Amino acid sequence: MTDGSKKAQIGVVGLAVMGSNLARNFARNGHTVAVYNRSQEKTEALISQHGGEGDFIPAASIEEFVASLERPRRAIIMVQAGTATDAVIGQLADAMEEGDIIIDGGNALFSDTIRREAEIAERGLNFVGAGISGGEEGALNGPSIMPGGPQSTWEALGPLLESVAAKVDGTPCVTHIGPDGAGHFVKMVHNGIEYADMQVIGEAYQLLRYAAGYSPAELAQVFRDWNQGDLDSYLIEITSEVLDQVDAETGKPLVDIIVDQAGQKGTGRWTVKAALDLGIPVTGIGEAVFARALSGSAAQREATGALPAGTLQTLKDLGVDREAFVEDVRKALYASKLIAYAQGFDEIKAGSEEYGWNVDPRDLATIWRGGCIIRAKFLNRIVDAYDADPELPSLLLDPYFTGELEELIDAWRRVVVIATQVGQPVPVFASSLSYYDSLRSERLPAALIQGQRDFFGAHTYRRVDKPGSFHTLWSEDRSEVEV
Ligand code: NBP
Repeated sequence: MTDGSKKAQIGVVGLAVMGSNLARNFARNGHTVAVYNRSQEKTEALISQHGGEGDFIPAASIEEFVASLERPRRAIIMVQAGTATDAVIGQLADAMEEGDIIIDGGNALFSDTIRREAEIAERGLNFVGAGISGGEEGALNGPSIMPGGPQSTWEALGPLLESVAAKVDGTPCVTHIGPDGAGHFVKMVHNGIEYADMQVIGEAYQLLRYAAGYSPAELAQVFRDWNQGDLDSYLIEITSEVLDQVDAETGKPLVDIIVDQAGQKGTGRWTVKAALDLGIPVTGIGEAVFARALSGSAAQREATGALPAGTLQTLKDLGVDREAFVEDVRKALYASKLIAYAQGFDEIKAGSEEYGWNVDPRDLATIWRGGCIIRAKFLNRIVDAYDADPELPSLLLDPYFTGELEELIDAWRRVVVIATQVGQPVPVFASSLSYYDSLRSERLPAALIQGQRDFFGAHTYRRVDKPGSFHTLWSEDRSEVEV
């Protein structure tokens, strides 16, 4: 607490779990933090429980909050995304003065951020849409932060954000991503990659549990072993923790007690929608979003559970060694994860080109190494890949990753084949392999599709042997005309 004359370097509006933890993080790092929440109980709770952790200036109104900030004022909004964010932006903008900075740290849709920045800029204020990853633990102890907005705001914000961000090898997990919606766009794709990453872990679990017959406790150890190698990551680490957990009430593995319907808040869906608009296949992320949707279709699953399975095999029928299968599944997971990241970076590149953001993919790999949910050793390899070739057309073409794919591909194919033979769903493993084979194919059935399009809609086609557009007179003598 302060004596009233002191001004705050930063302010946080919205003191639910994310906002209060972020405010504490700033305070613990030596900054004076102004705090305000619509309902005052949250402000009071923060001060009574954590006021001793640093200098806080609690405010009872937006006006009081704004008045307590040093200039240029910097206020981070951590309220529910959508209309709540618009309401708070409006209140702040009314109370602020030229040159002040409003930062939206919530999970806003990037197109909303583009709109808000334009509106706020008209009022002489700065608006920064900043993606913040790492959940409540990250907000408190060091998140990965992805700020967009005008480059000029980085000077006023950079040191503050660097002080609270996660650090990897001394490098803070924050950098200016690009103008207007760039920060929220990359945070959105980060979340999409997170969906795919979680789903491929889920598919590995499904196969090893229900086809290979390992128990959750045994699988906790398998994932712990995997966490020592290429797959070393936060998500693999917490998977072991979840699989080890025993339900106190029933004595059964907790994973067997949890209802198998995955929730979603929308950022995965946004990633896929944006990718569709940009024309970028993000099949891994898409299948992961659909898999969550399917899991939640309880009534349909109830009705379809008895659909014919055909002749199912067991690993024993197939002569598959269980231990060898574990290693094959690890490789299928790794390969599918690689595809999901490659696709996510493709989407970021396309978004950056479409909106003129000039996002550096190397920066992203760097700041995702710590603090965020997809943090993984693997991201160091992505940094190296973009270091070696900043214009890399696909991550898969980096010599290290191409070499890895060569090591993984046979096992990946075996796993997809076995999964279909034993009747276990592996939507991301399988679709990622098809995507990969599509990239490799010399000829795709798109030629036939062009023929069909020309047949029913005179949409024309191009020929492999000469330039121009052509149409076959399908309903006449089937001769070809150049159009
Ligand atoms: P919530 O998303 O649950 O939002 C609750 C906060 O919004 C409260 O402070 C509430 O004030 C405030 N609020 C609402 Br609701 N409507 C308001 C309005 N019209 N005017 C002013 N304040 C209003 O909080 P959260 O889970 O801490 O998340 C904050 C942001 O961070 C969200 O955008 C979220 O998407 C994002 N995020 C969350 C996570 C996570 O792990 N939870 C991770 C990354 C990003 P009240 O107390 O008066 O109701």
